[in-house]
Amino acid sequence: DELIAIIQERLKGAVNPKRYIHTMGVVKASVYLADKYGVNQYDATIAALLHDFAKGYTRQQLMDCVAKHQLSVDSIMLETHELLHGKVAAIIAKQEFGIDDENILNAIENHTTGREKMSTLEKIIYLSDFIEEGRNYPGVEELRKIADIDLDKAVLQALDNTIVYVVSINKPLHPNTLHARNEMLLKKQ
Ligand code: DGI
Ligand code: FE
Ligand code: FE
Ligand code: FE
Repeated sequence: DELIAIIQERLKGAVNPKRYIHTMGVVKASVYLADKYGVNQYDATIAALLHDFAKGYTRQQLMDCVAKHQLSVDSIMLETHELLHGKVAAIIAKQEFGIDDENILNAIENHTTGREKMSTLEKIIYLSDFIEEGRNYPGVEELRKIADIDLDKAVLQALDNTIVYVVSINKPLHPNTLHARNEMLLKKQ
């Protein structure tokens, strides 16, 4: 598809080679999960390709984008610039590539923290970021196995891992991560 080729080409110029390889890993994982869980593979590809488009932006570039597009950001996002690249990538998806599917834009925007009431596509992008073939950390194999069987269970595990990690490095936890976890946990019972 033409749009996919255009985005892929632009992505090469926007991120470093490592991030590009990671992104292609997320595309592969998300297409696989989309097929498994009945989501449009094209939507998964577009969201995956664009999720980290703004990852190489400096804090200043991210803040300029926030100001220019009057994005709503809370104090934790302002303080933790890691939490801004999804929001900015969603704006780029819309403005530069004409993506207007809210589900795709939400998947891009919320890929770092997750949130309550995630769609299946949002869960797939969130999870693919953790389990793509280039990821290598203790527990990743187990998480890949769970992802194959139970999407919600895998997302909950990924949320748990993130919370433990963020607490361990003494950073503020974004409430969306917490709310997503609580919702998944309560639904399970
Ligand atoms: O962009 P990636 O590296 O592929 O992955 P990502 O967008 O999922 O995560 C980027 C970083 O954000 C990762 O090191 C974990 C961190 N993070 C996720 N949730 C929170 C968080 N950091 C803080 N401070 N608070 C959070 O709630
Ligand atoms: Fe990211
Ligand atoms: Fe992630
Ligand atoms: Fe990523």
